[in-house]
Amino acid sequence: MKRVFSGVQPTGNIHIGNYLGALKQFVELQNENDCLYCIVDMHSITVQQDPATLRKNILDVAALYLAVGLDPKKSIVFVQSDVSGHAELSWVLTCAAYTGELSRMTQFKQKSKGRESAPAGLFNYPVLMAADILLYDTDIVPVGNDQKQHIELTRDLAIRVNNKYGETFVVPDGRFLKSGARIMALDDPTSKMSKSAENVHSRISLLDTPQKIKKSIMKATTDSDGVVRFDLENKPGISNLLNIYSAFSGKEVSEIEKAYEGHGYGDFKKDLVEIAVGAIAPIQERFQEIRESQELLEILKDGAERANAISEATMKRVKERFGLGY
Ligand code: ATP
Ligand code: LTN
Repeated sequence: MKRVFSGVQPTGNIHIGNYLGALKQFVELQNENDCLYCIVDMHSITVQQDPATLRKNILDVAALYLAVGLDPKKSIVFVQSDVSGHAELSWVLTCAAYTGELSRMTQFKQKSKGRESAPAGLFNYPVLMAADILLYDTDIVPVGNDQKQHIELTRDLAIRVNNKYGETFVVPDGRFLKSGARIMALDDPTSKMSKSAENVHSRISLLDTPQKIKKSIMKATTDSDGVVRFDLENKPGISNLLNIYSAFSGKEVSEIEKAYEGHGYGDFKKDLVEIAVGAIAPIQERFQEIRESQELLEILKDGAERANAISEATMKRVKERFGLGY
């Protein structure tokens, strides 16, 4: 059994890109691995959050994790700030990291662009992420391609500490998503669907109403040629919708193209609305049930206890290696 760890920020609006690109894989991995799935609330405060909204989002994401099929009997589902080891190990790793390598992180460069001074939390974001992963002797980290550089840094830090202080950490591998799993924004198929984009019609969130889903799909950017055909370069809008159609229906793209020969985008979009709404409805039903239940809090408490037990063993080892305490 391999140890798997991944995290999602509780910044709201979990969308079908997150679902098809990440959560669905999390569910598949839990059958053959020993998985931990974390709601990384401490990462989300690298950008200022409204406290009440953050609290709500943490429980929303936790309930969505369970609604899409994460099983607390198979996986440990927990909230990062419930386990103090993340912050502790993050400090130790901060002392092993160099400012040079952290300033080369593209996510930091993007998020701090144009500012004279950026929050130090944004700078240290990848170190906290390395701590999340190394704390649990993780073998595999399923994430999007955008996280590749952070995984490389995590590996570098693990190897550096192991060389300087003796075998301390397992060196993890990233499991990167296939490019087909990249869902693009509905209003601009050249940029990825994102939680933080201003236009709500750029994404389909898992908690959207059927009316909202319909509106977003019907408004989605296409082209003027009117043929339902996959061509990423010349027809990125329709290609993105074909990917979404295929992911939700389980049909091959070529099969879908054939079915819409001679039909316009209107028919295709109408059917896609039905398929997307149909796929999301059962998730929403389970979400409502779980979100309002006492059980959700119990699952998170139990997850935190199990995560803490692993974390404490790692921190004991780390403190010994570094000579911390007495
Ligand atoms: P933000 O807009 O705040 O950057 P995000 O939508 O990119 O957020 P994250 O919380 O950074 O979401 O990502 C959670 C997981 O979902 C990651 O593994 C990420 O790679 C994956 N993911 C995010 N957006 C997409 C997308 N459009 N298509 C496929 N996978 C995605
Ligand atoms: N940075 C990641 C979220 C994240 C994560 C992690 C993913 C924080 N800690 C540990 C995997 C493992 C993101 O933005 N997708």
